[in-house]
Amino acid sequence: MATDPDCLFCSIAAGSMGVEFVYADADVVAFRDIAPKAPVHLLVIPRQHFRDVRELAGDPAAGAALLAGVAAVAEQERLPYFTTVFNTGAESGQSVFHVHAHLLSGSGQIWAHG
Ligand code: DGP
Repeated sequence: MATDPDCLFCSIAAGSMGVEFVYADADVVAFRDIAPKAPVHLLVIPRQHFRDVRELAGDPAAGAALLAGVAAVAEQERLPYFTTVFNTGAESGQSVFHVHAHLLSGSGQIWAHG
């Protein structure tokens, strides 16, 4: 499994940062965002290092595992609804270059288009 010794989220996934996991399985871990933007704001990340969703798309099994992890976290936390965000690229606001799903809930509709 590819990991990056210089990546913060690889270190978190490895358990070496002391961050409490809300959820963990063989492929993903989930933990609370340090700067929550909603009453529930979790980050779901693969244990393996992928820079962003573009890179993750090159490994469909890993992509499916990450989405399954999002669903598993939502079920475990009994979230009746949630919004999932993947910032991709610094201009979008991505600040950690290890792909992560923001899982937000608890304050109604968070994003709408149109
Ligand atoms: P993004 O901007 O999409 O790359 O989101 C990165 C998120 O990661 C941001 O909302 C803050 C969070 N974050 C950064 N460093 C840490 C950390 O050390 N611990 C935790 N729990 N969250 C972090």
